[in-house]
Amino acid sequence: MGGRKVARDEENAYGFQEFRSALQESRLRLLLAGRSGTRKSATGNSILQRKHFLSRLAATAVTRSCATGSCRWASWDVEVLDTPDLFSPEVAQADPGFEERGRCYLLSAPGPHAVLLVTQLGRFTAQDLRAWRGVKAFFGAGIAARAVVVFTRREDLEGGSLQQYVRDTDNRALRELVAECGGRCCAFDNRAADGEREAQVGELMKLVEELERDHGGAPSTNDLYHVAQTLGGLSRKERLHRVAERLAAGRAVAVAHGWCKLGLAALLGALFLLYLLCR
Ligand SMILES: Nc1nc2c(ncn2[C@@H]2O[C@H](COP(=O)(O)OP(=O)(O)OP(=O)(O)O)[C@@H](O)[C@H]2O)c(=O)[nH]1
Ligand SMILES: [Mg+2]
Repeated sequence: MGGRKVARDEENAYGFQEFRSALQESRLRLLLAGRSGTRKSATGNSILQRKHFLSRLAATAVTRSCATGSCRWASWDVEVLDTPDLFSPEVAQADPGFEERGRCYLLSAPGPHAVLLVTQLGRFTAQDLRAWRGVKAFFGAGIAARAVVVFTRREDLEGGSLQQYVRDTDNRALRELVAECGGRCCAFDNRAADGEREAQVGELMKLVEELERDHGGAPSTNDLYHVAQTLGGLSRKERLHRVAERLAAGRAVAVAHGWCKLGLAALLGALFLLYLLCR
């Protein structure tokens, strides 16, 4: 009994409790995002260093639902969340009840430490850009401060420098994206030999560790993540229902806001026309 008390006092005096909670926080949540077919799942498998997510060449989307996998990297517990193309505007039709996007929230709560925006080298298209805008609409514009642009098909660089590729590309939208993400980018050849792939994961993890340090270890969170955290006592189904409901309500407000802006613009236009006619 006495021994146990001394041990507890020691714990407090030396801050062991804080140390323990810091250890509990040695977790990094990485969320893979991007349009369909950019090789998100293969990139997730490279990070996990095993074939965990279904990844194959297909004319239609392969990943249909969010899924997580975990591994150790240095002293970190790394959690990877693979997603279907959840963020493009077209998704609204495929996920009308917001269930899949709700699952994404619940699986990444209390928020990701980094969002990996996956795009194929040499193929940054309008669709990639729409997916990126969707990510910002979903998590908030501040997510750019947590984003890393991950290029797949690194082998197409043929040994050249990624930084130089980004600097020299005539794709202005891509240059702007990388700049918006603080210049954080790296490249993966998911078909490379084990050692080479590990080195690529190392490059990514260095960027993620820097992000984690820059944000004092805190994940990127928002109001909905806070709500998700208060639902701990509910069943999984009920939690999903509540989060999906919130997402739907947020969307309705955004649509109403859009219509208001459109209505105001039309009214101003009509008034201006009237002014011109009456002059
Ligand atoms: N050459 C090459 N092929 C790759 C690379 N990464 C993945 N692939 C191949 O690309 C194909 C599609 O990869 P996925 O990981 O399923 O792509 P995804 O983005 O998850 O696709 P969806 O789930 O449909 O959105 C697979 O056949 C992979 O083997 C890479 O770096 N280089
Ligand atoms: Mg996939």
